[in-house]
Amino acid sequence: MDKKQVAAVLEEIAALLELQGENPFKSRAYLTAARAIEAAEQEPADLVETGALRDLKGIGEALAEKITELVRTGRMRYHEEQKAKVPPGLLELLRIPGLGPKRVKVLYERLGVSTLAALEAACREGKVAGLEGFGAKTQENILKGLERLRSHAGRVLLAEALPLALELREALGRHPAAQRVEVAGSLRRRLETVKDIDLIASATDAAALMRTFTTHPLVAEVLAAGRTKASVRLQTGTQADLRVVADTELPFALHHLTGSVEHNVAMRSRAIARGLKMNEYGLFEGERRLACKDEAAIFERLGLACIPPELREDLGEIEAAERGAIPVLVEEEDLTGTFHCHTTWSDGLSSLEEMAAAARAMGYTYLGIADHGEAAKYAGGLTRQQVAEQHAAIDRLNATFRGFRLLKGIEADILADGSLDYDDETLARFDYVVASVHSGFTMDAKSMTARIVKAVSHPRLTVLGHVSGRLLLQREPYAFDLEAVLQAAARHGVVVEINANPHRLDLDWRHHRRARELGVLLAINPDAHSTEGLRHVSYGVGAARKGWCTKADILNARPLPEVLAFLARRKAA
Ligand code: DGT
Ligand code: CA
Ligand code: ZN
Repeated sequence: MDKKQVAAVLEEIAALLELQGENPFKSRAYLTAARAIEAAEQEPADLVETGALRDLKGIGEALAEKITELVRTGRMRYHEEQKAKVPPGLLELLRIPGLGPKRVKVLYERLGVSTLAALEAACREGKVAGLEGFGAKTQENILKGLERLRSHAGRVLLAEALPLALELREALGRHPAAQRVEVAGSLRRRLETVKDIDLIASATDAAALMRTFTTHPLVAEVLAAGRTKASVRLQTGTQADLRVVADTELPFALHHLTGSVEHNVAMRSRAIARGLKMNEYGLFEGERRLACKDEAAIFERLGLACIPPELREDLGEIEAAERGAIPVLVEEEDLTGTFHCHTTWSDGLSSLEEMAAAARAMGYTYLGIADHGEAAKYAGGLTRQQVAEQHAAIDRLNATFRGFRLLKGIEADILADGSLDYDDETLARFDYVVASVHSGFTMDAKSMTARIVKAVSHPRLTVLGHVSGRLLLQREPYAFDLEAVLQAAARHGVVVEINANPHRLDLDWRHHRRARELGVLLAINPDAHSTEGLRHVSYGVGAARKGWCTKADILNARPLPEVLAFLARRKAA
């Protein structure tokens, strides 16, 4: 069992306990354990065998025994006992935003609702609005949630599909018959969520590659397998398709399968305007296929500079390529450090030392620590006393480093009235201040906009964190006027974060251009809660590239002295 599978079982137990109205601390313990397993350096089997399981934060003796049983036998009696006590459909209901275990319990006990279909019917009949603690507004939100659940159906996070795609690519690429193997589709364009995995390959023996694909250990079920095309369902439920073509056709097939559809359509019209024909098999002049060794050659044939896959959304990239104005997009190697990381001082799982070591291993010259502010009690927010202690700890560590330093930041809470959760004097002690909304998501758009604009106008604020509050496939952004917030950020010289956590990717890439136009500087922040979380910056870089960002647009792509100068100027303002 891998980490994800173990964590999923623990999370399910937490939900089952809550549904039964058990003590919340009991279910919280399972959630904490799930996060600890996910963040652990070792695989679950190694954790069990070496006994390291018991050393993980939040895993006591009893829990360790249950997890050991699960990892060794693939099942846990306790899990099955809890499952047997709850109607199976109730877990499904929890996927609707706004429906926690307490409400699901009420729906079941009062209306006998235990499936999504029954819930929809009960809402349509107006029965849900009448329940105590629900009301017409909640009923309407549940219907919206059901609708969204349907429209998301089958999509998964980029971060869930990409590692699987790369593993398949790697396995196919190792086969001696393989020539070129590429990941295509929305994954290659680094879209934040994807429907499926599209793979394209050229090979001297297509059948051999097909066999490697359909018999791969990640595959649960073969949906279709022809001579040059196969579809499978992976263990995770995601579908993966492989197409094998001749090597001369590969660039055309790769371009076609990368898309987007809109980009492809625009490229085809361009070919037609030049007396050519373009499709997934080639670029044709009459009957003759024009030879193109790679995608760059295809673009060149059409009078275009090569367009990076992330830009292929028909949002002006073809016009830019015609003018030779495709920007040099930011790359992960450009990042010199990052600003939004949590540690064991608040709700993180890795210590200051561990985070610093991981950042140095990534080649960073600084790492900004931004644990939670005092108001975030649920996340171990730092009291003023703890802030002073953490700063002393950072000073001690910094004295031991050469060519690297930890920066003293904080992720302050933006309170309901737009103020921050420390007094000005405390805020002035940090090298910089990130501030984010973590509560009161349901206020009306006008109040929410005023709240964030007020925070952005705070002279001590440096970076606005996860601007919209969205959780991909789970929670919509809160209602607010993004344009007004971006304008305020520009006016006050506040940096806007591209939160790189794969569940967030917030600021959305679709708004990066507007932010730049207004003169807003961006920063790519992992919002890491462990050393592994630091790796999420790669998804932030993907988003920034989709947003046409260059190195110059990203604060943490500047050398440390410039970053420090920026922070110092900001503090003096
Ligand atoms: P997804 O899977 O919904 O996350 O997004 P894509 O872009 O990966 O879409 P998918 O998997 O349906 O198709 C892969 C690519 O194949 C797509 O980006 C462009 C190309 N393609 C699919 N259908 C069409 C079409 O009707 N016309 C053209 N020109 N290209 C298409
Ligand atoms: Ca796709
Ligand atoms: Zn946050």
